[in-house]
Amino acid sequence: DVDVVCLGESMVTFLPSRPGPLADVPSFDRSIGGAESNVACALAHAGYRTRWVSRVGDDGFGDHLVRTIAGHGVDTTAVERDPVRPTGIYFRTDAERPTGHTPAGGGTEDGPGTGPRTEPGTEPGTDPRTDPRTEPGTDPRTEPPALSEVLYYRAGSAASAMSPTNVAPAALGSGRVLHLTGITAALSADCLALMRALTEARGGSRRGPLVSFDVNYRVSLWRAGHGHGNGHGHGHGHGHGSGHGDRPGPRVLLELARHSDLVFVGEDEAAAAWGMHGGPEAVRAALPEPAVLVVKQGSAGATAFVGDEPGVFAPALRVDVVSPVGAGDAFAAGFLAGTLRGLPVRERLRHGHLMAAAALTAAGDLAPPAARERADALVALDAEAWD
Ligand code: KDG
Repeated sequence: DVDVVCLGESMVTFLPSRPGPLADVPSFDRSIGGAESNVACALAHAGYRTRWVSRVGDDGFGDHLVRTIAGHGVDTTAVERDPVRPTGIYFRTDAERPTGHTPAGGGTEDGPGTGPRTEPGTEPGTDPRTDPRTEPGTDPRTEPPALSEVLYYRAGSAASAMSPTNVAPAALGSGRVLHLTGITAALSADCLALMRALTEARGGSRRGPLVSFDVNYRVSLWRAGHGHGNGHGHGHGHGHGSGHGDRPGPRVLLELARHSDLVFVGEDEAAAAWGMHGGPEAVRAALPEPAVLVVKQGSAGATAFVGDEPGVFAPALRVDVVSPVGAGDAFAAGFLAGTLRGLPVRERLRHGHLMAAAALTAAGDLAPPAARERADALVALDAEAWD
């Protein structure tokens, strides 16, 4: 009954009311965040019927999340309220330049609220939530290391208790696409079990929704282990990138990707989480199972592989980046929109880049995308306009 169902945790987000490190910021503005609900909202803005499936606490933050996401036109009727566990929240600062550093593009140190800085286009896959100091998500070719702080308060949250038994299968199975991300797998053993059930159920019959999976490797969540490692062994404690003890590591993201129909992964994420170096072709060679694999290459663009065909590359748009947060979600939404319409793969990529450009040039996670006809006209521009 809907086009796309998105499953995942959303959180109330607190952004500094003025620039500075978390240690010094005295007050915060409330916003919302959540990779999967971002995708649902972007698609709803573009005219698609979407549903967000999740759990929130029986508290004011839960009310705010559900109201705000519903206000974007997303069906929230399947969102459950947990009578005991709270709604997850997090605090973050926007990426700032280390003092004294002059970024490419000539800006000086910028913080949130000081206006856009000009730099080469930023990644569809970039997200400061991956902790840019040490982690994937920042393109070393164009970006000096940005400093962004992220503090999650989501261990034991209502959404971290999602499990194969408390998420209604009817709500999940009724769309043409089920969109998932690797964030959910990091939240708890129950969430990982749910992710496995949803991706593994897909095989065989080919009935049911197309399973879309954005790897969204959040290093700090995997490092913290969150609800993992408290007696729920998953047998993934060995090998590259594995977790500690009986905790699963990002290698499980590869297993989930292998069982999905459409996979989004940053080239940097594939390297950091799975040790896959050597560019999009190397990632495809190591991950041949998904019918469609999209490898995001930062500000350069993205390459999509369909079946056995050679990869199709489409360059990203060069924009003045205000905030990279949410750009990866917008990219996925654009690509999914093109997929729902059966567009050729290059056009799907371009719709992804267009939506990402809208998100990159807005301060929050979400930005209204171009209306469909306008987007189509932009996507139809010749190759030169896109290169
Ligand atoms: O992609 C943007 C999201 O990362 C953000 O809104 C919060 O879902 C989030 C997370 O877990 O980092």
